[in-house]
Amino acid sequence: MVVSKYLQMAVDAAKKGQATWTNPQVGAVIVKDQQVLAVGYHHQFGHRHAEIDALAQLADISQAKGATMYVTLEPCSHYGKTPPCAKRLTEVGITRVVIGLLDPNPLVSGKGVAILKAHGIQVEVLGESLGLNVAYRFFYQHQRPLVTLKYAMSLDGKINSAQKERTLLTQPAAQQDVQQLRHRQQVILVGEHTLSIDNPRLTVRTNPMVFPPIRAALVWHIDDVDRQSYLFDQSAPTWFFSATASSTKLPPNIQVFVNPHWTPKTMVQKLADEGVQSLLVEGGSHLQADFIAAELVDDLVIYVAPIVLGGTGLPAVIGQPLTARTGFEKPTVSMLGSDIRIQTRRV
Ligand code: AOF
Ligand code: ZN
Repeated sequence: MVVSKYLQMAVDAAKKGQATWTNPQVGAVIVKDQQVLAVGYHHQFGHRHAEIDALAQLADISQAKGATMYVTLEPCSHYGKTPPCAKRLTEVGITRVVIGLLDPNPLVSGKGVAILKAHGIQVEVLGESLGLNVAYRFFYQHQRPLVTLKYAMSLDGKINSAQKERTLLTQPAAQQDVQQLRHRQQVILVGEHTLSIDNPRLTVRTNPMVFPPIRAALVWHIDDVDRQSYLFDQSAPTWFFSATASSTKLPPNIQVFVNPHWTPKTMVQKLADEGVQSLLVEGGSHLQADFIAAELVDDLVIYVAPIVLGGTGLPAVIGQPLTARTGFEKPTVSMLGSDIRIQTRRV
């Protein structure tokens, strides 16, 4: 599809938005007489919307009269953290709005366009996501977070050289890629074994984030988790899925969700209730298998290190036989230094 150069500018601007979740990345460009008057975007969760940011870049608000706005997502119609953008566009005299995609958020969907049209504004909707807001769109389509499963393994499919032993398999380029992957996630989940054996930090260390991903762990009893684990430091919000409640008061960055029988399905439902749009499941092998068996893995990201471990280490995704074979399609394969990266989506 050929996207107008102005909408493409809006897309490029939208991508500058960091930590917008759970709100979308949105960009807006104001054009009059084929001249770009302003470019705006949604900078960060809770900040002003892209349309208002673009209007704020105008030398004078009267310039908006008779102008066209190119915006990647339908202007909003509701009073949320900010007043409705659609209404503002009508007030400042914008006469035409070109929209990439209708907002999948039911709070807005179609209502923004209706406001614009009711005020005689000419509206064009392309129906194109423009590659933006993958998890945001998935969340509103499926009412649950997009789940990505990630693991690193050897050429013989193992995730460690011996059970109960942390094994570093990949090289720095792949480790860097994992940081990028984490950067895009709202929640990162591990199981109890991984927590006790690897003591992972589950943080994004490449660049500081205003809203770092929430770290999460599935444990039996929160009281049995070693308080010296990195997950008990204060570096990010941390959620535990535990069968029992904590008997002691925990720091404010830690929340415990209690259910005697957590399953992938109930955990994902709980995350959906909390408004979580993306989940990265990291390990270990049993947790991976449980998510695959529950057919709750949408994307797989696998790093293959060019070594054969042999021995008695665990293979990736070990557990009960699957009742239905879960297929993945259209894998993309790339090299990261000497490691292989495979990404594939559930059929
Ligand atoms: C944004 N940025 O540029 C646009 C959004 O809670 P609020 O008031 O910030 O509203 C969030 C909703 O507004 C969001 O889910 C989406 O439906 C709509 N549009 N949101 O954060 C923007 N245009
Ligand atoms: Zn808005």
